Amino acid sequence: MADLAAVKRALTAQRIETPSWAYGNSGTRFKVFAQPGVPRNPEEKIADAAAVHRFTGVAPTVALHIPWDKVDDYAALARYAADLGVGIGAINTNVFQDDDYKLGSVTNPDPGIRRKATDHLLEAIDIMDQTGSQDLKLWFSDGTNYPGQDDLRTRQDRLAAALRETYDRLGENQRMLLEYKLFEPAFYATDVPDWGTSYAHCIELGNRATVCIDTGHHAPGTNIEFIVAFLLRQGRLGAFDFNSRFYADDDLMVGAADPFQLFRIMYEIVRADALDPAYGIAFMLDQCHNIERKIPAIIRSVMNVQEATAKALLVDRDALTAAQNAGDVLEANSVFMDAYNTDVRPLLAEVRTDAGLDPNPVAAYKRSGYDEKIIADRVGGTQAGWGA
Ligand code: LRH
Ligand code: MN
Ligand code: MN
Repeated sequence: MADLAAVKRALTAQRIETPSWAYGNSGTRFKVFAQPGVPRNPEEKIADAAAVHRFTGVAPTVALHIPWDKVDDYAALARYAADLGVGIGAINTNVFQDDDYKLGSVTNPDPGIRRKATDHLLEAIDIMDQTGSQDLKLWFSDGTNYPGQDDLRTRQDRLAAALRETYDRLGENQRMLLEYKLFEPAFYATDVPDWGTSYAHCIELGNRATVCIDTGHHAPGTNIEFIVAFLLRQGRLGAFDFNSRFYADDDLMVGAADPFQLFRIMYEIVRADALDPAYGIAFMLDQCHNIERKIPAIIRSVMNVQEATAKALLVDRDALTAAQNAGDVLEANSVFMDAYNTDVRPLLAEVRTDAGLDPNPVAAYKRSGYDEKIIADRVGGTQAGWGA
């Protein structure tokens, strides 16, 4: 039996980071459905993140995306966040939304464009110095659409050179998170398409380079928990971008499409004792809420991660190990499924009540009047950057 007091302690200590861009308008390539009350600037995105933290108690940091969250004074922005009870988390770079990057950013055949892209990565570290952020998150849209379009291997050399320069600029307490993505916007070959490519570059760079797993960035049917287990064993799992998908990079609420997969991922985290924030994994959301109200959707997403985590913590590890070692396939699977099939909502309600929170964060948010207030106060909200 899992120790219930220890399970509750682990759930209380859990931390989930929300993304600034999830609070802004977003859409698909076909249409952005603007919502009333969305933030007009980075400060208002941070205010919404602070609201999510007030109701959940486990989301005390917000990731920024530059230049979507460009401000003149980042130290002041960090102070503003602290006054609202949250901190600035990972700094995400953007080398994918400029005409110059049509043929790639750091892997572009043009050295001038490579310079411009690398300078943006370095500038992001300057911002981290001002906000106190520890994580530099890199995702490259770089790739090619046609066989022969560019030399696959030379592009790896260019990527390695830019990563090296960036890594060497990191401070002692700063890390690099290198995210991979199977395809899109490049359709023939992506320069960082999978965890193996990301991992190999991280190994080349040094200990403070780690892999970021975006759960929506794999081929259908990929066993993501295997990747989690492997990278944890190697000490190279730095972060998650959580979301869920049915087909591609859908960016839907984590745990919505496949809560069982999220449970399997969180079990590997628990299995490696890697849940505690001190271990250093950044559990971030990377989502867009195109048709639903954003703040309650983000609260719901945080709760989905908590539910998967609670179930993972409830796995009877002794019974599981015994069944595994005995080669008892059915018993091992049933121990695992027993935990997954447990209704953990009462347990999480208790954890929240113990922490002085409302046991039902979505209902508490709806009652709070925050939604009505932002709709009245904010006119002409901005878009996150997607689906423009
Ligand atoms: C790319 C991605 C990456 C970006 C974010 C907005 O698909 O997952 O993390 O920075 O979306
Ligand atoms: Mn992502
Ligand atoms: Mn993505």
